[in-house]
Amino acid sequence: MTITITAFERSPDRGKGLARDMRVRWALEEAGQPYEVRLLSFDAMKEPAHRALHPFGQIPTYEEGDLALFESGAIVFHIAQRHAGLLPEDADARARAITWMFAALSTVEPPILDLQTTRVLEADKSWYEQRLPLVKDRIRVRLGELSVRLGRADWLDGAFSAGDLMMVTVLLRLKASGLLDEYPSLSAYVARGEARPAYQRAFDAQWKVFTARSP
Ligand code: GTB
Repeated sequence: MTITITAFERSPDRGKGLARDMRVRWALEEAGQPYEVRLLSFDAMKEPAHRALHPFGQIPTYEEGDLALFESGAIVFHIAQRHAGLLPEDADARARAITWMFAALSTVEPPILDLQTTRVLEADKSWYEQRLPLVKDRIRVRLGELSVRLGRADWLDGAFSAGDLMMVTVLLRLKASGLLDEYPSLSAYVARGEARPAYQRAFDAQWKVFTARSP
């Protein structure tokens, strides 16, 4: 059955691979599953046809036969459950890898999103300069804790898993801020993720979309 995902027709990240279709593309590449992409404008995302797939009018979505999913975490989890390569066979190791997926999305990503919201939506506020360092420090707390746990390991819990895929995509959004550079072991961890052939195929695919639509 054909897998179809949705992505931005014109990603605001200008092809940097930071939008959330990237994690789905990467998971599909790791799992060796071909997929098609339906590109959407911001307007099309809010149309009833897309809202039938995604109640919040966002990307990414995932369709396969009668199954339609939204939320990148749920989509990556679904791909990882259905196909080999993203979750360990051993039940306990699998549960730990899934735990890292949740940790990436619900513990590490929120302060990182907060930084982006602060920069994009609050830069004109009188309290912006006071708030910014507080937001950055909350990220540093998580990065410090994560780097302690990672230690000298390549991946968070044994072999590369969907937990690492999710964590790397979350951390990638910090690259431009310079915060990741303060934690060399995490920078190296992210670089290991980016070096994976499946990541590169996924990145190239979304980059092609951006370049095809840029003058
Ligand atoms: N929790 C959902 C998930 O994980 O799937 C969040 C989905 C989401 O936020 N999707 C965004 C979207 O559709 C795209 S990725 N936004 C349009 C809208 O809400 O109207 C968010 C994103 C956008 C831009 C950058 N960037 O430029 O770096 C990075 C991430």
